[in-house]
Amino acid sequence: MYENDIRKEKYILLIAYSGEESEADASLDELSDLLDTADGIAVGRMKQKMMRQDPATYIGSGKAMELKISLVAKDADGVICDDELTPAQMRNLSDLLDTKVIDRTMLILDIFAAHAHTSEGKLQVEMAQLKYRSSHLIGAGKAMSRLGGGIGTRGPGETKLETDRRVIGRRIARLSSEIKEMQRVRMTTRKRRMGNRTPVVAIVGYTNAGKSTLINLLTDSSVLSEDKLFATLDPTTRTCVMKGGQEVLFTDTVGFINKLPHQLIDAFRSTLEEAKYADVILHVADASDPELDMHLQVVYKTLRELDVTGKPVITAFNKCDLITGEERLIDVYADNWLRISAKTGDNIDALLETIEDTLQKNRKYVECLIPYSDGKRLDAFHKYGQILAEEYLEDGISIKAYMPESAMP
Ligand SMILES: Nc1nc2c(ncn2[C@@H]2O[C@H](COP(=O)(O)OP(=O)(O)OP(=O)(O)O)[C@@H](O)[C@H]2O)c(=O)[nH]1
Ligand SMILES: [Mg+2]
Repeated sequence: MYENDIRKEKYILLIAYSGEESEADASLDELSDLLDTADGIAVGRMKQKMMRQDPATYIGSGKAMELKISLVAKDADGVICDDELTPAQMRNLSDLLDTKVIDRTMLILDIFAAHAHTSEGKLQVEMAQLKYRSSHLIGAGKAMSRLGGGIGTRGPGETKLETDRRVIGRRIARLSSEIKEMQRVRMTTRKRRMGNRTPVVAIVGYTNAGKSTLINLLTDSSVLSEDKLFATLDPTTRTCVMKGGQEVLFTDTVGFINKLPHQLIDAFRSTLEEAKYADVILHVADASDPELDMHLQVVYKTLRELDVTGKPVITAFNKCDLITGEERLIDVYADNWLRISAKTGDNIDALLETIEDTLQKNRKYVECLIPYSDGKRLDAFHKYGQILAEEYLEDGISIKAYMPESAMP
């Protein structure tokens, strides 16, 4: 992804935590994966247990001095903190250590910038990055200039992010009007699709759970799937014909992550609206991940933040080829759940049946008499419904059918 960088940047990972040490370790493991995705390397870790983060230096000044020695010993380029820092924490820590200080938000934004491919995705990410920058330039300006180049400073298409506050302000204004226009166009496409009334299943889940692998399997397509975090940023929609002959649209969406920067939630709120308008939410979870429970919590929390509520949810516990089969896999928030493997195809038929059943449940049984003059209404039944009986009588056509509620003529 970053072919121009010959030498990988080296970082020490840092966390101030108050809960269990194992949770802190898991969070650092994830931070290390994020860094790997951004093409950097973790050369060390430092954990500090404290009731609350130090408002001045995040980990406390004593620990920071210890860290300074480590930085030299490991020949590191900087540190990455597991939480989003305040401008003051960023400035103080960077002054104390005299090095580049990055936080989790900047790292995630950097990855998003490298992975955004569509023009809207690129604009959204640049906007999120600039908003973060402008909120940190006052108070942490010197720390921001110490960043130099590389991780934390790369915008979409490897452009270097702007550092001048006034220029940033103007650019944000331009980006918002461009984004608004794109959203208007997308709204029209969605309306057309909704008018079309093909049921939509939105695939959501934690990053790297296997969402893209699953959509590829179900719809015989080739969405990029990689053992990297945030391989998918831009939503992709593909058609799948179900056993009963019904066409269903599947949409692959951006993955969620713990401590997802709020700037990104805002940025992707509109892209994730695909989920908001879906008929069914297909939640893919990596059943082999030791942090499965945390991932489930994060997914539901994020869905709530995105106002995706009140939809039927099916949870697919994926990667079952990697587990023994004796685990208790339950998702109390879902209407249905089952084990699958998107890699081996295990239980995929059962998953499709569950999806069909769930869509079916959202249908209504209708009996009616349509006058011969109302050809439009009859067409709607043929197009969207499942006709059980159709009888041509003297004063019209008698129909018995299942119809999706949204398509009721
Ligand atoms: N063993 C195993 N690996 C799987 C399975 N499903 C997906 N994977 C692997 O998991 C990794 C992530 O898969 P993706 O489909 O890219 O995951 P994603 O949820 O789309 O991830 P992002 O787009 O990055 O959020 C890839 O290396 C896949 O090959 C599975 O059922 N079993
Ligand atoms: Mg993906």
